[in-house]
Amino acid sequence: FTTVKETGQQGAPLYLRLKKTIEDAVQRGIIGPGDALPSERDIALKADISRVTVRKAVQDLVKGGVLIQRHGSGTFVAPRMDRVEQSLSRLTSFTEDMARRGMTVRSEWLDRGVYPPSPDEMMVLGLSAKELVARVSRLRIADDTPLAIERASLSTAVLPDPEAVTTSLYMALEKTGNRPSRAVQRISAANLGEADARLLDVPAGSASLRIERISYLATGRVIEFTRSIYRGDAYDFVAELRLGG
Ligand code: 16G
Repeated sequence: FTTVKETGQQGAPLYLRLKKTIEDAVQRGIIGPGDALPSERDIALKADISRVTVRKAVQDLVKGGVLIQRHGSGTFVAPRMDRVEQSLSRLTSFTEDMARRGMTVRSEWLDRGVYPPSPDEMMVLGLSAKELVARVSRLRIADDTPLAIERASLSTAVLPDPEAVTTSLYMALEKTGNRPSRAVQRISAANLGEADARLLDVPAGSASLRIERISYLATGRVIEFTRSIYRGDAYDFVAELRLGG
């Protein structure tokens, strides 16, 4: 911090110079995720600037997600979590999405079997009470980080044997000519309960995105009804919008 005043950004406001110094230290790994930042007072003394200036730089970095503040215990470098940016305009599978990013995908099975359908499943998939539904529920993990819990339901006419899904559901559907070509997706916010939080390896009550996907074949036939829970700290869903009336 002693060099903040001497950095090559002459003319830039002091708080911006301090901000840059801290950002550089994080980027270069001089201070790493979880490390505590010295107190405002210490930084102000070392850098020979006012505490107000230090506070402004720190607040900016907290807003930007570089630092986190825990009441009573201080300021820390935020844990590194590269967020996944997911397009909302393409119908892709989890396996494809992660492979494109060079990430290694793995799933833990939560359920894979054939059941009498629930009222929701009957309505969405157009099943009668006499028919059966195939359920494929997984914890989806990329590069060893659990990202989502996915519970897919399909008619057994489409997926008679859920055990046939070994890695990718969409690949299994593609083999039988049933890969969906269109989907409607609904996203809503929810806080995680104990059990789901444990699976996703985050504290109970953390933010999550609940996603419901109903996908269709080109013929209009419903193929998939999937309810997923995505970690709120890991995903950005991005859509391109065009001027419309
Ligand atoms: C995506 C879909 C999910 C689909 C899965 C297939 C969302 C919210 N969900 O994760 O509905 O079942 O991909 O992935 O995008 P897979 O082919 O890798 O099993």
